[in-house]
Parts: sequence; C-alpha cells; structure tokens
Amino acid sequence: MTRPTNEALIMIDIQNDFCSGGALAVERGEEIVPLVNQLQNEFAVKVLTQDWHPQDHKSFADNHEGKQPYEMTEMPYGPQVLWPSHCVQGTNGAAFHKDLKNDSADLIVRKGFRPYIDSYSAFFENDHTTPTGLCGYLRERGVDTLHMVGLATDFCVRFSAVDAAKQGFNVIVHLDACRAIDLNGSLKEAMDEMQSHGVTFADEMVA
Ligand code: VGL
Ligand code: ZN
Repeated sequence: MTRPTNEALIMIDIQNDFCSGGALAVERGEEIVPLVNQLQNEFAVKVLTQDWHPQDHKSFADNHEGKQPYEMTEMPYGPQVLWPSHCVQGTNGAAFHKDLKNDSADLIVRKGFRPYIDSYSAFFENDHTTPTGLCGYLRERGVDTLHMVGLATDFCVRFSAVDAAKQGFNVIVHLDACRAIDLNGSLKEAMDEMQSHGVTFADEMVA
C-alpha cells in the first residue's frame, strides 16, 4: 500500500460483456486487466462497479420494437443510446473478467438494475438525480481523491469521473487502464467534458 487512505481506486465495469467476445465488446477491453491488478496493490480503498441489468432493461434495443443496437431513443430523462443486450444479471457476461483480482475490493456497486433507467455513472443514474450511494460511502470513509480505471472510457468512466468531480472529489483517470467504445465521436467529447470539469489524466505506460 503506497497510497494514503484518502485515495481510492474505482474499477469500472471490467466485465466479460465489455471484453473481446462479449455482447458489447470494447475493443481490447481485456488488455487493461494486468495494469488494473498492479494498481490495486497501491490502494487501501478499492471499489468495483458492475453493470447489472434485468433482461427487460429499456437500454436494450431488443426491448424496443423495430430498433437496432446503437440507434438512439428518447427516455423521460433525455436521449439514450440503445445497446445490444449486455450484462444481464447473473449471466457470465455480467461477471468480472476472470483475471481481474476482485477478492480484495471493499465494495461492489451494482448499477443499471432499474428497468426504466440506465446508469452509466457509478454515482448517479442517467436521470442525474437517483444516487447509487457510492458518494456517501466514500465520504464516510474519508476519501477525497479517486483514481478511475475501466470500461468504457467514453461512457461509464466518463460519467463517473464527471459526477465525482461535480461532487467535489479530485479525480484522476488512468487512461492506460481504460478502453473506449468511441461511438460517433464520443471519445473526444468525453475527454473534453472530463477536462472541463477538472478531471486529470495519468498514463503509466509513458515514462
Ligand atoms: C457501459 C454502455 C452501456 C459502460 C454500460 O460500462 O461503459 N456502456 N452500459
Ligand atoms: Zn449497461
């Protein structure tokens, strides 16, 4: 443990469905696993998030007549990408990547379990008001600095980082330990948005 206890490692959605061969595969998603495992050795406070949808989840194109994956729809809270069905509760696709060390995590936050609302962020669902409880957990433990890694850079990592910064946490996204979906320019948009909220970036591969 080389980090003080006010710093936490937040590992976002490192699940089979976001890795090669998965239902919503992020290109080279599984490549981050060794680096994430290495980073875990540095932190006393470690949190995993797990995308965890019921089969009838409204973010799935399959649950919208005539819609294809990656088309848009309108939800009561705004525009929403329709995804291939993924991370269905209890399936192998929703399980953590088999090489991800998860025995020493303090907390697993599940999100996206309400059928009518998606949840990219580890802090708030996509209505930006329904909390997951993670903010209170971290504050109660005296954490003020968050190091984020995981999948995907431009969706769940992005929304988690921006929400955390808005809540007053210092946020560092470790880009080498993230991979992106990059849908219609979403990676650039994500980088710009994170930066404009004061999120900083670390890149361990670059000496
Ligand atoms: C994610 C799309 C849908 C993610 C989750 O983890 O980035 N993206 N559900
Ligand atoms: Zn999802």
